Amino acid sequence: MLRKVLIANRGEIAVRVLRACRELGLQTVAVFSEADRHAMHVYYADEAYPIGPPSPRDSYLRIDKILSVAKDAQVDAIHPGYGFLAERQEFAQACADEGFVFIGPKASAIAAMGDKTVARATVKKAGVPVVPGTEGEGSLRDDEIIAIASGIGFPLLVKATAGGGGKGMRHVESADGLPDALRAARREAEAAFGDDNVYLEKVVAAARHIEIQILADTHGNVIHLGERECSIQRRHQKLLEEAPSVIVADDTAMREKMGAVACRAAAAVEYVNAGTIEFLVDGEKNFYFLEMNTRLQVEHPVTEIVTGVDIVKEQIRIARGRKLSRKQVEIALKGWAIECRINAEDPDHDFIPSVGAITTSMLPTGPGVRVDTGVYPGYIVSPHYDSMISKVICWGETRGEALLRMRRALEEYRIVGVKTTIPFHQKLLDSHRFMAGQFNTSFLDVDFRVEERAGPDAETAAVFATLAAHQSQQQAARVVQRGERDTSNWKWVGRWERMHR
Ligand code: MV4
Repeated sequence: MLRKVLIANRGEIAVRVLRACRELGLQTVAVFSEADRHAMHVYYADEAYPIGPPSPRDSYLRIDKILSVAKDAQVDAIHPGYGFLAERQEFAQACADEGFVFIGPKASAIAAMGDKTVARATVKKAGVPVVPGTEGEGSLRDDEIIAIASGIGFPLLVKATAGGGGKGMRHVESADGLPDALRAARREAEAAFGDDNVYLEKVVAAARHIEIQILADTHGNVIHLGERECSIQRRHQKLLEEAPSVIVADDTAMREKMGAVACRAAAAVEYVNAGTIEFLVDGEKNFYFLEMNTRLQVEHPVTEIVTGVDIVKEQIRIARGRKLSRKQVEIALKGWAIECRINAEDPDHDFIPSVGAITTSMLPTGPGVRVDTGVYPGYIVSPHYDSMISKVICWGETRGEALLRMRRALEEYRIVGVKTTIPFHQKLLDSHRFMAGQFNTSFLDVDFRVEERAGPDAETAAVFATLAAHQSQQQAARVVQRGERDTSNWKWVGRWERMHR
Protein backbone atom coordinates (compact mmCIF):
# COMPACT_ATOMS: atom_id res chain seq x y z
CA MET A 1 0.00 0.00 0.00
CA LEU A 2 1.23 3.45 -0.88
CA ARG A 3 -0.83 6.16 0.79
CA LYS A 4 1.59 8.72 2.16
CA VAL A 5 4.69 10.22 0.55
CA LEU A 6 7.55 12.26 2.02
CA ILE A 7 9.22 14.70 -0.38
CA ALA A 8 12.90 15.00 0.55
CA ASN A 9 13.43 18.26 -1.30
CA ARG A 10 12.49 21.94 -1.52
CA GLY A 11 11.63 24.62 -4.08
CA GLU A 12 9.83 24.15 -7.36
CA ILE A 13 10.55 20.42 -7.63
CA ALA A 14 9.10 19.70 -4.18
CA VAL A 15 5.95 21.57 -5.27
CA ARG A 16 5.91 19.67 -8.58
CA VAL A 17 6.02 16.30 -6.79
CA LEU A 18 3.44 17.43 -4.21
CA ARG A 19 1.07 18.30 -7.04
CA ALA A 20 1.34 14.83 -8.54
CA CYS A 21 0.69 13.28 -5.12
CA ARG A 22 -2.36 15.51 -4.63
CA GLU A 23 -3.81 14.48 -7.96
CA LEU A 24 -3.30 10.83 -7.05
CA GLY A 25 -5.05 11.31 -3.68
CA LEU A 26 -1.88 10.61 -1.70
CA GLN A 27 -1.12 12.23 1.65
CA THR A 28 1.99 14.39 1.63
CA VAL A 29 4.80 15.23 4.03
CA ALA A 30 7.28 18.05 3.51
CA VAL A 31 10.58 18.62 5.30
CA PHE A 32 12.13 22.07 5.62
CA SER A 33 15.23 23.87 6.87
CA GLU A 34 15.17 26.93 9.11
CA ALA A 35 15.53 29.10 5.99
CA ASP A 36 12.47 27.47 4.41
CA ARG A 37 9.89 27.85 7.19
CA HIS A 38 7.83 29.98 4.80
CA ALA A 39 8.72 28.19 1.56
CA MET A 40 5.95 27.18 -0.83
CA HIS A 41 6.47 23.42 -0.43
CA VAL A 42 5.79 23.77 3.32
CA TYR A 43 2.38 25.35 2.73
CA TYR A 44 1.57 22.93 -0.06
CA ALA A 45 2.05 19.70 1.92
CA ASP A 46 -0.47 18.15 4.33
CA GLU A 47 2.22 18.02 7.04
CA ALA A 48 5.64 19.67 7.30
CA TYR A 49 8.54 18.92 9.64
CA PRO A 50 11.66 20.97 10.44
CA ILE A 51 14.96 19.21 9.81
CA GLY A 52 17.57 21.74 10.88
CA PRO A 53 19.73 24.72 9.94
CA PRO A 54 19.75 26.35 6.46
CA SER A 55 22.97 24.71 5.25
CA PRO A 56 22.04 21.64 3.16
CA ARG A 57 24.66 19.58 5.05
CA ASP A 58 22.65 20.15 8.23
CA SER A 59 19.18 19.55 6.78
CA TYR A 60 18.32 18.41 3.23
CA LEU A 61 21.41 16.17 3.07
CA ARG A 62 20.83 14.56 6.49
CA ILE A 63 19.64 11.02 5.74
CA ASP A 64 19.15 10.32 9.47
CA LYS A 65 16.85 13.30 10.04
CA ILE A 66 14.78 12.64 6.94
CA LEU A 67 14.28 8.97 7.82
CA SER A 68 13.36 9.95 11.37
CA VAL A 69 10.60 12.22 10.01
CA ALA A 70 9.51 9.42 7.66
CA LYS A 71 9.04 7.12 10.67
CA ASP A 72 7.30 9.72 12.85
CA ALA A 73 4.93 10.69 10.04
CA GLN A 74 4.41 7.04 9.08
CA VAL A 75 4.97 7.56 5.38
CA ASP A 76 5.11 4.67 2.90
CA ALA A 77 7.39 6.20 0.30
CA ILE A 78 10.03 8.88 -0.22
CA HIS A 79 10.52 11.00 -3.36
CA PRO A 80 14.00 12.57 -3.56
CA GLY A 81 13.36 15.15 -6.33
CA TYR A 82 16.63 16.23 -7.99
CA GLY A 83 19.91 17.37 -6.40
CA PHE A 84 20.47 16.85 -2.67
CA LEU A 85 20.10 13.09 -1.97
CA ALA A 86 18.54 12.08 -5.29
CA GLU A 87 21.61 10.30 -6.65
CA ARG A 88 23.12 9.06 -3.41
CA GLN A 89 23.08 5.29 -3.35
CA GLU A 90 23.33 5.31 0.48
CA PHE A 91 20.02 7.16 0.64
CA ALA A 92 18.19 4.81 -1.71
CA GLN A 93 19.60 1.87 0.28
CA ALA A 94 18.77 3.39 3.68
CA CYS A 95 15.17 4.02 2.57
CA ALA A 96 14.83 0.40 1.48
CA ASP A 97 16.49 -0.89 4.67
CA GLU A 98 14.02 1.08 6.81
CA GLY A 99 11.07 -0.26 4.84
CA PHE A 100 10.24 2.83 2.78
CA VAL A 101 9.67 2.74 -0.95
CA PHE A 102 12.30 4.92 -2.63
CA ILE A 103 10.61 6.56 -5.63
CA GLY A 104 13.58 6.06 -7.92
CA PRO A 105 16.00 3.35 -9.03
CA LYS A 106 17.66 0.74 -6.86
CA ALA A 107 20.88 1.71 -5.05
CA SER A 108 22.82 -0.69 -7.28
CA ALA A 109 21.74 1.16 -10.46
CA ILE A 110 22.62 4.54 -8.92
CA ALA A 111 26.06 3.16 -7.98
CA ALA A 112 26.71 1.63 -11.41
CA MET A 113 25.89 4.88 -13.21
CA GLY A 114 27.57 7.09 -10.57
CA ASP A 115 30.98 5.65 -11.35
CA LYS A 116 31.53 6.87 -14.92
CA THR A 117 34.04 4.13 -15.83
CA VAL A 118 31.68 1.41 -14.57
CA ALA A 119 28.86 3.08 -16.50
CA ARG A 120 30.95 3.22 -19.70
CA ALA A 121 32.04 -0.40 -19.43
CA THR A 122 28.54 -1.65 -18.57
CA VAL A 123 26.68 0.10 -21.38
CA LYS A 124 29.43 -0.65 -23.90
CA LYS A 125 29.05 -4.35 -23.18
CA ALA A 126 25.33 -3.93 -23.91
CA GLY A 127 26.12 -2.53 -27.37
CA VAL A 128 25.79 1.18 -26.56
CA PRO A 129 28.28 3.43 -28.43
CA VAL A 130 30.69 5.19 -26.06
CA VAL A 131 33.34 7.81 -26.93
CA PRO A 132 36.75 6.16 -27.52
CA GLY A 133 38.73 6.29 -24.29
CA THR A 134 40.25 4.31 -21.46
CA GLU A 135 38.61 0.91 -21.00
CA GLY A 136 37.58 -1.06 -17.93
CA GLU A 137 36.53 0.08 -14.52
CA GLY A 138 39.55 -0.17 -12.22
CA SER A 139 41.49 2.90 -11.09
CA LEU A 140 44.36 3.89 -13.38
CA ARG A 141 47.77 5.31 -12.43
CA ASP A 142 49.25 8.31 -14.29
CA ASP A 143 51.83 6.16 -16.12
CA GLU A 144 49.11 3.77 -17.30
CA ILE A 145 46.95 6.66 -18.51
CA ILE A 146 49.88 8.30 -20.32
CA ALA A 147 50.67 5.00 -22.05
CA ILE A 148 47.07 4.61 -23.25
CA ALA A 149 46.63 8.25 -24.37
CA SER A 150 48.50 8.10 -27.70
CA GLY A 151 46.41 5.11 -28.75
CA ILE A 152 43.21 7.10 -28.19
CA GLY A 153 44.50 10.23 -29.91
CA PHE A 154 44.37 13.95 -29.11
CA PRO A 155 42.69 16.22 -28.25
CA LEU A 156 41.24 14.36 -25.29
CA LEU A 157 39.54 15.01 -22.00
CA VAL A 158 40.63 13.94 -18.55
CA LYS A 159 37.45 13.26 -16.59
CA ALA A 160 36.72 12.41 -12.96
CA THR A 161 35.42 8.87 -12.43
CA ALA A 162 33.09 10.13 -9.70
CA GLY A 163 32.29 13.21 -11.77
CA GLY A 164 29.63 14.55 -14.05
CA GLY A 165 28.69 18.14 -14.66
CA GLY A 166 32.18 19.13 -15.82
CA LYS A 167 33.89 19.09 -12.40
CA GLY A 168 37.39 17.63 -12.49
CA MET A 169 37.42 17.78 -16.30
CA ARG A 170 40.51 18.94 -18.26
CA HIS A 171 41.03 19.45 -21.98
CA VAL A 172 44.40 18.22 -23.31
CA GLU A 173 45.74 19.16 -26.77
CA SER A 174 48.84 16.97 -26.86
CA ALA A 175 50.89 14.47 -24.85
CA ASP A 176 52.97 17.34 -23.38
CA GLY A 177 49.97 18.71 -21.53
CA LEU A 178 48.83 15.40 -20.06
CA PRO A 179 50.84 15.26 -16.79
CA ASP A 180 49.69 18.75 -15.72
CA ALA A 181 46.10 18.01 -16.71
CA LEU A 182 46.11 14.76 -14.74
CA ARG A 183 47.41 16.54 -11.66
CA ALA A 184 44.83 19.34 -11.94
CA ALA A 185 41.93 16.98 -12.65
CA ARG A 186 42.85 14.66 -9.76
CA ARG A 187 43.15 17.59 -7.34
CA GLU A 188 39.76 18.99 -8.40
CA ALA A 189 38.11 15.56 -8.29
CA GLU A 190 39.52 14.83 -4.83
CA ALA A 191 38.24 18.19 -3.54
CA ALA A 192 34.79 17.79 -5.12
CA PHE A 193 34.11 14.07 -4.64
CA GLY A 194 36.77 12.78 -2.22
CA ASP A 195 37.90 10.49 -5.07
CA ASP A 196 40.84 11.37 -7.34
CA ASN A 197 40.27 8.67 -9.95
CA VAL A 198 40.24 9.88 -13.55
CA TYR A 199 39.85 8.40 -17.04
CA LEU A 200 40.27 9.59 -20.62
CA GLU A 201 37.87 10.25 -23.46
CA LYS A 202 38.63 11.52 -26.94
CA VAL A 203 37.07 14.96 -27.51
CA VAL A 204 33.89 14.99 -29.55
CA ALA A 205 34.26 18.42 -31.15
CA ALA A 206 31.38 20.86 -31.62
CA ALA A 207 29.01 18.35 -30.06
CA ARG A 208 25.40 18.80 -29.19
CA HIS A 209 24.10 17.56 -25.85
CA ILE A 210 20.97 15.54 -26.47
CA GLU A 211 19.34 13.34 -23.85
CA ILE A 212 16.67 10.66 -23.92
CA GLN A 213 14.06 10.33 -21.18
CA ILE A 214 13.34 6.74 -20.28
CA LEU A 215 10.81 5.00 -18.01
CA ALA A 216 11.28 1.46 -16.70
CA ASP A 217 8.88 -0.58 -14.57
CA THR A 218 9.50 -3.54 -12.27
CA HIS A 219 8.07 -5.93 -14.90
CA GLY A 220 10.99 -5.47 -17.29
CA ASN A 221 9.31 -2.90 -19.56
CA VAL A 222 11.52 0.00 -20.69
CA ILE A 223 10.25 2.81 -22.94
CA HIS A 224 11.66 6.15 -24.06
CA LEU A 225 9.84 9.47 -24.36
CA GLY A 226 12.01 10.96 -27.07
CA GLU A 227 14.82 13.48 -26.78
CA ARG A 228 15.55 16.81 -25.21
CA GLU A 229 18.00 19.30 -26.69
CA CYS A 230 20.18 20.58 -23.84
CA SER A 231 23.11 22.25 -25.62
CA ILE A 232 22.26 25.73 -24.36
CA GLN A 233 24.43 25.74 -21.25
CA ARG A 234 26.66 28.29 -19.58
CA ARG A 235 29.60 26.84 -17.64
CA HIS A 236 27.82 23.48 -17.42
CA GLN A 237 24.59 25.06 -16.18
CA LYS A 238 21.65 24.49 -18.50
CA LEU A 239 19.65 27.63 -19.14
CA LEU A 240 17.19 26.53 -21.84
CA GLU A 241 15.99 23.14 -23.03
CA GLU A 242 13.69 22.02 -25.81
CA ALA A 243 11.86 18.93 -27.02
CA PRO A 244 12.32 17.75 -29.68
CA SER A 245 15.84 18.65 -30.86
CA VAL A 246 16.11 20.55 -34.16
CA ILE A 247 18.47 17.88 -35.51
CA VAL A 248 16.24 14.94 -34.56
CA ALA A 249 12.82 16.47 -35.21
CA ASP A 250 12.57 15.40 -38.85
CA ASP A 251 14.69 12.27 -38.46
CA THR A 252 12.43 9.57 -37.04
CA ALA A 253 15.05 6.91 -37.71
CA MET A 254 17.57 8.77 -35.54
CA ARG A 255 15.08 9.12 -32.69
CA GLU A 256 14.20 5.44 -32.84
CA LYS A 257 17.87 4.50 -32.85
CA MET A 258 18.83 6.79 -29.96
CA GLY A 259 15.72 5.72 -28.06
CA ALA A 260 16.44 2.03 -28.48
CA VAL A 261 20.08 2.54 -27.43
CA ALA A 262 18.94 4.52 -24.35
CA CYS A 263 16.57 1.71 -23.35
CA ARG A 264 19.42 -0.79 -23.76
CA ALA A 265 21.69 1.33 -21.51
CA ALA A 266 18.99 1.42 -18.82
CA ALA A 267 18.34 -2.30 -19.09
CA ALA A 268 22.09 -2.96 -18.69
CA VAL A 269 21.87 -1.84 -15.03
CA GLU A 270 18.36 -3.31 -14.50
CA TYR A 271 17.11 0.24 -14.21
CA VAL A 272 13.69 0.89 -12.69
CA ASN A 273 11.81 4.25 -12.58
CA ALA A 274 12.48 7.47 -14.56
CA GLY A 275 15.98 8.19 -15.85
CA THR A 276 17.85 10.06 -18.55
CA ILE A 277 20.59 8.92 -20.90
CA GLU A 278 22.85 11.79 -22.00
CA PHE A 279 24.47 11.66 -25.43
CA LEU A 280 27.03 13.75 -27.26
CA VAL A 281 26.09 14.13 -30.92
CA ASP A 282 28.72 15.18 -33.47
CA GLY A 283 28.30 17.06 -36.76
CA GLU A 284 27.65 13.81 -38.65
CA LYS A 285 24.88 12.85 -36.21
CA ASN A 286 27.00 10.11 -34.64
CA PHE A 287 25.94 9.80 -31.02
CA TYR A 288 27.86 8.57 -27.99
CA PHE A 289 26.76 7.70 -24.44
CA LEU A 290 27.97 10.37 -22.02
CA GLU A 291 26.35 9.49 -18.71
CA MET A 292 23.04 8.50 -17.15
CA ASN A 293 21.13 10.68 -14.70
CA THR A 294 19.37 8.36 -12.29
CA ARG A 295 16.75 10.89 -11.21
CA LEU A 296 13.90 13.15 -12.27
CA GLN A 297 15.44 16.13 -14.09
CA VAL A 298 14.82 19.87 -13.95
CA GLU A 299 13.84 19.88 -17.64
CA HIS A 300 11.38 16.96 -17.49
CA PRO A 301 8.39 19.26 -18.27
CA VAL A 302 9.35 19.76 -21.94
CA THR A 303 9.03 16.00 -22.42
CA GLU A 304 5.75 15.91 -20.48
CA ILE A 305 4.33 18.60 -22.73
CA VAL A 306 5.16 17.02 -26.07
CA THR A 307 4.26 13.45 -24.99
CA GLY A 308 1.35 14.11 -22.60
CA VAL A 309 2.95 11.74 -20.06
CA ASP A 310 3.06 12.97 -16.44
CA ILE A 311 6.52 11.71 -15.55
CA VAL A 312 6.12 12.16 -11.79
CA LYS A 313 2.83 10.26 -11.71
CA GLU A 314 4.51 7.57 -13.77
CA GLN A 315 7.35 7.42 -11.20
CA ILE A 316 4.81 6.81 -8.45
CA ARG A 317 2.96 4.24 -10.52
CA ILE A 318 6.25 2.37 -11.08
CA ALA A 319 7.10 2.58 -7.36
CA ARG A 320 3.72 0.95 -6.63
CA GLY A 321 4.79 -2.01 -8.74
CA ARG A 322 2.35 -1.34 -11.54
CA LYS A 323 3.10 -1.61 -15.24
CA LEU A 324 3.92 1.50 -17.29
CA SER A 325 0.73 3.23 -18.40
CA ARG A 326 1.84 3.22 -22.05
CA LYS A 327 3.67 1.05 -24.52
CA GLN A 328 6.36 2.46 -26.81
CA VAL A 329 3.99 2.49 -29.80
CA GLU A 330 1.59 4.65 -27.80
CA ILE A 331 4.17 7.42 -27.39
CA ALA A 332 3.80 10.16 -29.99
CA LEU A 333 5.34 13.63 -29.94
CA LYS A 334 3.05 16.57 -30.58
CA GLY A 335 4.47 20.02 -31.39
CA TRP A 336 7.39 21.70 -29.66
CA ALA A 337 8.18 22.67 -26.06
CA ILE A 338 10.85 25.07 -24.78
CA GLU A 339 11.82 25.70 -21.18
CA CYS A 340 13.65 28.74 -19.82
CA ARG A 341 15.16 28.46 -16.36
CA ILE A 342 14.63 31.70 -14.47
CA ASN A 343 17.44 32.14 -11.96
CA ALA A 344 17.81 34.80 -9.29
CA GLU A 345 21.13 35.92 -10.78
CA ASP A 346 22.46 39.08 -12.37
CA PRO A 347 23.20 38.30 -16.03
CA ASP A 348 24.99 41.67 -16.41
CA HIS A 349 27.47 40.76 -13.66
CA ASP A 350 28.67 37.29 -14.51
CA PHE A 351 25.43 35.68 -13.27
CA ILE A 352 26.23 36.28 -9.60
CA PRO A 353 23.39 35.09 -7.35
CA SER A 354 20.91 37.78 -6.36
CA VAL A 355 19.32 37.20 -2.95
CA GLY A 356 16.67 38.95 -0.86
CA ALA A 357 12.92 39.50 -0.73
CA ILE A 358 10.77 39.18 -3.84
CA THR A 359 8.41 42.13 -3.49
CA THR A 360 6.42 41.51 -6.67
CA SER A 361 5.98 38.24 -8.52
CA MET A 362 3.59 38.07 -11.46
CA LEU A 363 3.94 34.97 -13.59
CA PRO A 364 3.05 34.38 -17.23
CA THR A 365 -0.09 32.35 -17.97
CA GLY A 366 -2.41 31.79 -20.89
CA PRO A 367 -2.50 29.35 -23.80
CA GLY A 368 0.46 27.01 -24.07
CA VAL A 369 2.29 28.35 -21.02
CA ARG A 370 3.26 26.35 -17.90
CA VAL A 371 5.17 27.82 -14.98
CA ASP A 372 6.71 25.66 -12.23
CA THR A 373 7.88 27.78 -9.34
CA GLY A 374 8.51 27.74 -5.62
CA VAL A 375 8.34 31.48 -5.02
CA TYR A 376 5.59 34.03 -4.39
CA PRO A 377 5.40 37.75 -3.42
CA GLY A 378 7.10 38.19 -0.04
CA TYR A 379 9.30 35.11 -0.49
CA ILE A 380 12.95 35.59 0.49
CA VAL A 381 15.55 34.10 -1.88
CA SER A 382 18.19 32.48 0.34
CA PRO A 383 21.90 32.27 -0.50
CA HIS A 384 21.97 28.68 0.76
CA TYR A 385 20.23 27.09 -2.22
CA ASP A 386 20.20 26.84 -5.98
CA SER A 387 19.32 30.15 -7.61
CA MET A 388 16.61 28.74 -9.90
CA ILE A 389 13.33 30.30 -8.78
CA SER A 390 11.03 29.51 -11.68
CA LYS A 391 10.76 27.58 -14.93
CA VAL A 392 8.58 28.67 -17.81
CA ILE A 393 7.68 26.07 -20.41
CA CYS A 394 5.97 27.11 -23.64
CA TRP A 395 4.33 24.82 -26.14
CA GLY A 396 3.72 25.51 -29.83
CA GLU A 397 2.60 23.52 -32.82
CA THR A 398 5.97 24.42 -34.38
CA ARG A 399 9.31 25.55 -32.93
CA GLY A 400 8.54 29.00 -34.29
CA GLU A 401 5.26 29.21 -32.42
CA ALA A 402 6.88 27.97 -29.19
CA LEU A 403 9.63 30.62 -29.53
CA LEU A 404 7.16 33.44 -30.16
CA ARG A 405 5.07 32.26 -27.22
CA MET A 406 8.20 32.25 -25.04
CA ARG A 407 8.95 35.85 -26.04
CA ARG A 408 5.41 36.75 -25.00
CA ALA A 409 5.66 34.80 -21.73
CA LEU A 410 9.00 36.37 -20.74
CA GLU A 411 7.49 39.83 -21.31
CA GLU A 412 4.65 38.96 -18.91
CA TYR A 413 6.98 38.15 -16.00
CA ARG A 414 7.17 40.85 -13.33
CA ILE A 415 9.71 39.92 -10.67
CA VAL A 416 10.82 42.74 -8.42
CA GLY A 417 13.32 42.52 -5.55
CA VAL A 418 15.94 40.26 -7.10
CA LYS A 419 17.75 40.34 -10.44
CA THR A 420 16.79 37.50 -12.78
CA THR A 421 18.01 35.83 -15.96
CA ILE A 422 14.87 36.94 -17.86
CA PRO A 423 16.71 39.70 -19.83
CA PHE A 424 19.37 37.15 -20.77
CA HIS A 425 16.72 34.79 -22.16
CA GLN A 426 15.17 37.64 -24.14
CA LYS A 427 18.54 38.30 -25.78
CA LEU A 428 19.04 34.62 -26.42
CA LEU A 429 15.67 34.46 -28.20
CA ASP A 430 16.87 37.30 -30.44
CA SER A 431 19.96 35.38 -31.51
CA HIS A 432 19.94 34.34 -35.18
CA ARG A 433 21.94 31.25 -34.58
CA PHE A 434 19.74 30.16 -31.72
CA MET A 435 16.58 30.75 -33.74
CA ALA A 436 18.09 28.87 -36.64
CA GLY A 437 18.87 25.95 -34.35
CA GLN A 438 22.54 26.27 -35.28
CA PHE A 439 24.27 25.73 -31.97
CA ASN A 440 26.24 23.22 -29.94
CA THR A 441 27.48 23.01 -26.35
CA SER A 442 29.97 25.85 -26.83
CA PHE A 443 27.28 28.25 -28.10
CA LEU A 444 26.79 30.31 -24.93
CA ASP A 445 30.42 30.28 -23.83
CA VAL A 446 31.78 31.17 -27.30
CA ASP A 447 29.46 32.03 -30.24
CA PHE A 448 26.72 33.95 -28.43
CA ARG A 449 29.18 36.43 -26.86
CA VAL A 450 30.50 37.32 -30.30
CA GLU A 451 27.07 37.52 -31.87
CA GLU A 452 25.78 39.68 -29.03
CA ARG A 453 28.16 42.46 -30.01
CA ALA A 454 26.93 42.30 -33.61
CA GLY A 455 23.39 43.08 -32.48
CA PRO A 456 20.15 41.33 -33.34
CA ASP A 457 18.46 41.50 -36.71
CA ALA A 458 15.05 40.03 -36.16
CA GLU A 459 14.14 39.75 -39.83
CA THR A 460 17.12 37.63 -40.83
CA ALA A 461 16.63 35.60 -37.69
CA ALA A 462 13.02 34.89 -38.53
CA VAL A 463 14.03 33.53 -41.91
CA PHE A 464 16.76 31.40 -40.35
CA ALA A 465 14.39 30.07 -37.76
CA THR A 466 11.79 29.16 -40.30
CA LEU A 467 14.37 27.33 -42.34
CA ALA A 468 15.50 25.36 -39.34
CA ALA A 469 12.06 24.65 -37.92
CA HIS A 470 10.69 23.32 -41.16
CA GLN A 471 13.31 22.02 -43.52
CA SER A 472 10.47 20.73 -45.64
CA GLN A 473 9.06 24.22 -46.00
CA GLN A 474 12.20 25.94 -47.23
CA GLN A 475 10.31 27.13 -50.27
CA ALA A 476 7.90 29.10 -48.10
CA ALA A 477 10.74 30.75 -46.19
CA ARG A 478 12.35 32.01 -49.37
CA VAL A 479 9.40 34.22 -50.28
CA VAL A 480 10.57 36.67 -47.59
CA GLN A 481 12.84 39.03 -49.47
CA ARG A 482 15.68 40.87 -47.76
CA GLY A 483 14.29 44.07 -49.28
CA GLU A 484 11.02 43.99 -47.35
CA ARG A 485 12.62 44.06 -43.92
CA ASP A 486 10.83 45.90 -41.17
CA THR A 487 12.00 46.34 -37.60
CA SER A 488 8.56 46.18 -36.00
CA ASN A 489 8.23 43.09 -33.84
CA TRP A 490 4.56 42.74 -34.63
CA LYS A 491 5.07 42.78 -38.36
CA TRP A 492 7.82 40.26 -37.85
CA VAL A 493 5.50 38.00 -35.89
CA GLY A 494 2.83 38.35 -38.53
CA ARG A 495 5.26 37.50 -41.29
CA TRP A 496 6.48 34.46 -39.44
CA GLU A 497 2.92 33.27 -38.97
CA ARG A 498 2.18 33.72 -42.66
CA MET A 499 5.27 31.69 -43.50
CA HIS A 500 3.93 28.89 -41.34
CA ARG A 501 0.45 28.67 -42.82
C1 MV4 B 1 32.67 15.69 -23.38
C2 MV4 B 1 32.71 16.69 -24.38
C3 MV4 B 1 33.33 16.37 -25.57
N1 MV4 B 1 33.88 15.15 -25.75
N2 MV4 B 1 33.21 14.49 -23.62
C4 MV4 B 1 30.87 18.38 -19.90
C5 MV4 B 1 30.22 17.98 -18.62
C6 MV4 B 1 30.27 16.50 -18.57
N3 MV4 B 1 28.97 15.99 -18.20
C7 MV4 B 1 30.69 16.05 -19.91
N4 MV4 B 1 31.04 17.20 -20.66
C8 MV4 B 1 31.55 17.09 -21.91
N5 MV4 B 1 32.10 15.89 -22.21
C9 MV4 B 1 33.82 14.25 -24.78
N6 MV4 B 1 34.38 13.05 -24.96
C10 MV4 B 1 32.12 17.92 -24.10
C11 MV4 B 1 31.55 18.13 -22.86
C12 MV4 B 1 30.96 19.42 -22.65
C13 MV4 B 1 29.59 19.57 -22.50
C14 MV4 B 1 28.74 18.47 -22.48
C15 MV4 B 1 27.40 18.63 -22.32
C16 MV4 B 1 26.87 19.89 -22.20
C17 MV4 B 1 27.67 20.99 -22.20
C18 MV4 B 1 29.05 20.85 -22.35
C19 MV4 B 1 29.87 21.98 -22.37
C20 MV4 B 1 31.21 21.82 -22.52
C21 MV4 B 1 31.76 20.54 -22.64
